[in-house]
Amino acid sequence: MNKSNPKTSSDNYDVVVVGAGFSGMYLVKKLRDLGLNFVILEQGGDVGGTWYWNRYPGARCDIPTVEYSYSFDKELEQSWDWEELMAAQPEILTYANQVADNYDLRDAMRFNTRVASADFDENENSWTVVTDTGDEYLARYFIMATGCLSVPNWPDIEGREDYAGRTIHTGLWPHEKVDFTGLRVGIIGTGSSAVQSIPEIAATAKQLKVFQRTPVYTFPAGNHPLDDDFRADIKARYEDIRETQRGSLGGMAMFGVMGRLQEVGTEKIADCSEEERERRLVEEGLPSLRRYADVGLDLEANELACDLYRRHIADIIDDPETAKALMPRGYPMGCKRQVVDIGYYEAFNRDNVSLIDLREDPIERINESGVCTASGQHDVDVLIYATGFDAMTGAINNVSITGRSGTKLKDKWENGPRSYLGLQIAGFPNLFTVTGPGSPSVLSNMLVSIEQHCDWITDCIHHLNSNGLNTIEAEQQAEDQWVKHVFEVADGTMLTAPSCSSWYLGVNIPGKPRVFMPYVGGVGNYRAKCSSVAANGYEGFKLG
Ligand code: FAD
Ligand code: N01
Repeated sequence: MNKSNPKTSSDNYDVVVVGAGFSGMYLVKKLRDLGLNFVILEQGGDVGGTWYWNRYPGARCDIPTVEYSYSFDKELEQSWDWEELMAAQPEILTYANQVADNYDLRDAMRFNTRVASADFDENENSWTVVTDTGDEYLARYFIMATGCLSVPNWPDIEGREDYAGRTIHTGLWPHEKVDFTGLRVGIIGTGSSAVQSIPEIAATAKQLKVFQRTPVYTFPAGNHPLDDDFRADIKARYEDIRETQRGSLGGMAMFGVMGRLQEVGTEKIADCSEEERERRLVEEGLPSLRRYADVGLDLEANELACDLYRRHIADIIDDPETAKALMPRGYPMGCKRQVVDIGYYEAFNRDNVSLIDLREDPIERINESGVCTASGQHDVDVLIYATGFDAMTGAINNVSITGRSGTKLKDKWENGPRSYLGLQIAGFPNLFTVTGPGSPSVLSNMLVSIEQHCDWITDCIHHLNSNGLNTIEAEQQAEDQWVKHVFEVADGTMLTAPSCSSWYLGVNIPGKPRVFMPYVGGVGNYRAKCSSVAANGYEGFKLG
């Protein structure tokens, strides 16, 4: 195997990559196969990215992990036995470590190294990448594999710094086990991270106070341990499963294991009688609401489903006031990233769990002993921020990136991210983004999208090297057309409904422009577009 050894600072590389999550890890394999000289810079202490940072109790995959795994390693596909349908974080991190060990990936990586800036030199056609300790890395190509959900969002709540107890963000969870036994715990937020961690924390904490601003639509995960027969069946069909993923809408083969949760049928909720809707809800539970063809497309149909959803909550929550506070209203089901849970609502029936509805009782400030809301003081020993991420653009904008003519990427993206195919940005030659805004990324099984981007980028670099070329840059017109297309496809879906406030739209971060960032046109269509662009001599790119 042709290994690349990271050299000392100021060395010249063919490629500098930022990030050692699943994207950066796969890039090591691909760049090595091309025999290139490269280095991966990672601010964390090891591989795994998302799964290295998000160690909160209950953290797990929300899709079948047999599908959320690399397809490039056929041996590992056959030898790895996933324990559960939706593996928990420790198992996914173990998997990442196994891949890193198998391929000696760490040889190419520098950990505890945060990239602060990157400047394109138009004379040399190269990038100078500088870390926060001032080390410089020069490279022809610069790849941001920095993740879509890697910059934790700390809300700007008055007095946050005054709190004297233990503060933890779900996206920066400590490596050692946090024992909540006998403690009073507060958690701010009710998105995916909170929904996963609340039942687990509630099981051991003396008291858990949930500070909720927006109630969530969440569906039973349907997780279960896997048996040998299931695994054998998947292993026998892996080739087909991967092929189906690549041509699908969301990068999932949807081979029935999550059946009712995943599949959208042909029947419309608007055409069903009230009795029929109720009967299905009783028989099939909440997932029945997602199966109607019109719920994702029509706001009135969506509201019918939301209404049934709320009635279902009233049935499972013992305390009517808590049930009312947990009922989502005012925004459509499906406008945010789908949340799945294991015993979320049931946790609110425990005596040690209480809900603070911030719409009725807003946070006034955080102080030394806890959270002060309009109705009074909530003293806690640990305060958890499950407040999400500066998604999709956060990690890219955190690096001061300067392209042609001194243009700062942050300035170019002032009104929202613009890129061609989510892969390249006009004015920033030889810079690639893995799962960048404008690509399916967070709307897909991300391992499928990660592999597709890493394959495309490394094929592109190989093409340039083989043809004596040393620059590639998105054309402005191609970028403009792609951005327009990204908006057009999302328009009219629940994802961009005026009442929707999601991190897909950037609105969870104060001051961030409301712009829909991922590409909703489907993994299969998107892959076909990228492949045809490459096959047509990198249509829409200037090669030099
Ligand atoms: P990341 O894993 O985010 O890795 C990026 C790395 O870049 C990080 O380690 C970060 O430290 C590093 N980095 C960033 N900026 C810098 C810098 N300036 N200098 C140095 N290093 C830097 N997706 C799914 O498809 N299915 C799921 O079930 C799923 N579950 C998820 C659960 C959680 C809790 C979260 C947060 C995300 C989940 N995702 C899921 C999305 C997940 O982020 C992707 O699936 C995938 O792991 C992303 O891999 P990545 O390598 O592209 O990015
Ligand atoms: O973050 P979120 P997350 N005061 O942004 C609240 C992936 N993921 O970490 O909605 C009070 O969804 C905020 O309230 P509101 C997945 O893609 C996957 O949970 O803005 N509350 C919201 O309730 C997911 O979508 C899994 O009103 C404040 C919460 O914090 C993405 O990561 C698991 C607040 C943030 O929810 C992000 O999920 C975990 C404030 N000032 C994550 N600021 C899987 O299951 C924010 N909030 C695979």
